[in-house]
Amino acid sequence: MVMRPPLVNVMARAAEKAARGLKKDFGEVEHLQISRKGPADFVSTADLQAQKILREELSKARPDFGFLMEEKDNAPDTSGKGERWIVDPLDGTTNFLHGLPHWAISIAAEREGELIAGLIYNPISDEMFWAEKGIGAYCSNQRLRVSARGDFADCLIATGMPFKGSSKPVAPFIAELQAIMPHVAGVRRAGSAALDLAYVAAGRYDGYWESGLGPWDIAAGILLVKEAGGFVAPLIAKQDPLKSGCLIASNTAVHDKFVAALRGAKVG
Ligand code: 2AM
Ligand code: CA
Repeated sequence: MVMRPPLVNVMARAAEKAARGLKKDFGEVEHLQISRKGPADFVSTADLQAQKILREELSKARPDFGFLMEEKDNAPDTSGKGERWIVDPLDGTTNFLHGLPHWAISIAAEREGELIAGLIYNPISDEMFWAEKGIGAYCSNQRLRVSARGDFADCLIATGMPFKGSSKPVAPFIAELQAIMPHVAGVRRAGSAALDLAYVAAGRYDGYWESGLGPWDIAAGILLVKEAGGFVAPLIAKQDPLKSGCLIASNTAVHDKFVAALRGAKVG
């Protein structure tokens, strides 16, 4: 049985504590107070309460770490610290607010610009995906490996499509979809970038691409995919996927073909 490393234990305990409140709120979702961050970008009291718990628990365990968090709160900005947590307290908010049990807490640890640990926890399925640099990726105690499918025609590919008010333009996404959809077994849009990446690491999806994401959506997932033996590339060559928020993740077997198809997609 694998021993969870200390940093992962810190993330797991914080996530489990935050999850208790989220699960309760999910059971009473119709009573939640919801406000809009943008035209279709919702934030609820559930997100904010979960973020508060995560900040408290993670700071208790590692007082020197800074924070880069999805939701704006009143805490001082510590996002420039060399060691920091990158946190999405609730990835898949739209699913959550519609009673769909597909959402997760995502926490990554970064040291001097390098991702060193990541954890994605779906409290409803009770699946805890985690990875530490050099140690591998796991779901609970089970080692994760990306899939071995090498034939594009057999591949199940995940993506995130634009929504009302989102920063991603529609036309390039349609061009990308046209470049992929006719050649693969299926394309899925499940609504949580963190879980999409965790599922690539677990070999459930063979690949995933999306644009316009924040670092909190993808930091933990990027490490999971890499530690599960997969590849992560920027949608536009030479960019940093974490900083640009536009990425392609997949198993090794279809990676080159997948990247070439997406980068070659032309609008019009
Ligand atoms: P969020 O739930 O933390 O906001 C999927 O495309 C990604 O986009 C998700 O990780 C989700 O993160 C974000 N997103 C924000 N608003 C969305 C919306 N209205 N529909 C789908 N995804 C949304
Ligand atoms: Ca998110």
